[in-house]
Amino acid sequence: MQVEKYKIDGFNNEALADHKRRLDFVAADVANVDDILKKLEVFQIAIPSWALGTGGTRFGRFSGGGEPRSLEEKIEDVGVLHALNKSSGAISLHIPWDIPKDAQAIKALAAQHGLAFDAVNSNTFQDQPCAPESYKFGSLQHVDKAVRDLAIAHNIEVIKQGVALGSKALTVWLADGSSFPGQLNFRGAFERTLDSLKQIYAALPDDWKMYLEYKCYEPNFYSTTVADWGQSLLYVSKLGPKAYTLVDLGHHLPNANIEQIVSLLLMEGRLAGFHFNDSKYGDDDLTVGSINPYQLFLIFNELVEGMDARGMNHATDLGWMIDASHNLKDPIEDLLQSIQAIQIAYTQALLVDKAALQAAQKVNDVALAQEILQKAYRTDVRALVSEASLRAGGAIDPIGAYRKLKVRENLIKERGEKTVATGL
Ligand code: LRH
Ligand code: MN
Repeated sequence: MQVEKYKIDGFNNEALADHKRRLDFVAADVANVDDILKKLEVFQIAIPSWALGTGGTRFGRFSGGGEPRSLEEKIEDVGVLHALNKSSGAISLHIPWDIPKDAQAIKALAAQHGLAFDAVNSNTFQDQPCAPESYKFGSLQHVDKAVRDLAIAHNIEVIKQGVALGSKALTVWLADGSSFPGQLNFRGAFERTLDSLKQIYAALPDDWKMYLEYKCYEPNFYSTTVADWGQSLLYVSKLGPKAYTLVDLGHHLPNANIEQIVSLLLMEGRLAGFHFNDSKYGDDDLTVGSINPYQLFLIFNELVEGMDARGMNHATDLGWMIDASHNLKDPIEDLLQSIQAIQIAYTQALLVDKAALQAAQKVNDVALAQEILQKAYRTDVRALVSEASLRAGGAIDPIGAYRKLKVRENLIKERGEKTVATGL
């Protein structure tokens, strides 16, 4: 299913007057509107191939209908997202959930939808049918060399798949760890994992990066072998300059100060990028900005400050990816909301008066510092995000257009009620 441009134009014409009124209102107080709109237009967020169907939990899964049955249909759905908001110009594959059978054909199909391939993700947390070894007790950490070698070979194979698609990064997330005291020798697990990662690192093309994603718990419930930012930073520092630490917002213990972690990883030049989502308790993989939008703003405030301090390109120097699971919402609507929440937080961070904030920090004027931050956070920037979409050929209100154009209804007609997508 494609969303034709003339249909989006039709939708925009009806919404234009109201949009212009909102835009004029917010732009009146914003000095650098054009700079912000340019930054928003080039800011592309990668869509996870494993989050285009209905997610579930061990207690159940409630399919929404019209789900993509193949990688080709997943690319079509990301194409719908990108046609509506012009900010979803990349797809991040998870292998073997989404193996491109014909890489050149898949690459061409993606290009038709204006899509590139972001980081490819390996999977050594599930046993593949008739696999010679099992990852039950881990993969790169495993005490058995044969299991480690299987996991290393898989990661090297994933790199090859990524090269064929034009991807430039491998994301490694390890479920490895232990669920009971005494089960694992932590030093042994670290050393075996590091040795395994070194063999994968050695297979990276020169212009590639390795993103090492940490997670505090689940599926292991006593220790995780890459559990937090400190451990991930320790690994990547020992691996080499092409290794970076990936921050999944849902992978922290309660009340962790993620914006401080981001600031320090940026300072060290070891921040890979993000798996954006939101959570109230564990790795809930909820819609970005649906639970704690202020934290998302504070993270982008550190990102803008830290990237500018290093002269980094906001759009291209970090990996901007979503990692979510849609148990209740329409997957495409959920992703449209997540992308908008990221764009809003980024735009508000661009509004922060950095000189005034630094001046307040220099004199420990704590109240003024908060006033400066929250002035930006309390600015309704949605019209700026809409204008950037409009200027790029997208919809002023992507979710409104998605519903008005009855995309899901058409997908269900095309694919049926009971189709199930691969992934989480
Ligand atoms: C682990 C994780 C990781 C993926 C998986 C789908 O919780 O965040 O990024 O491999 O979700
Ligand atoms: Mn993740």
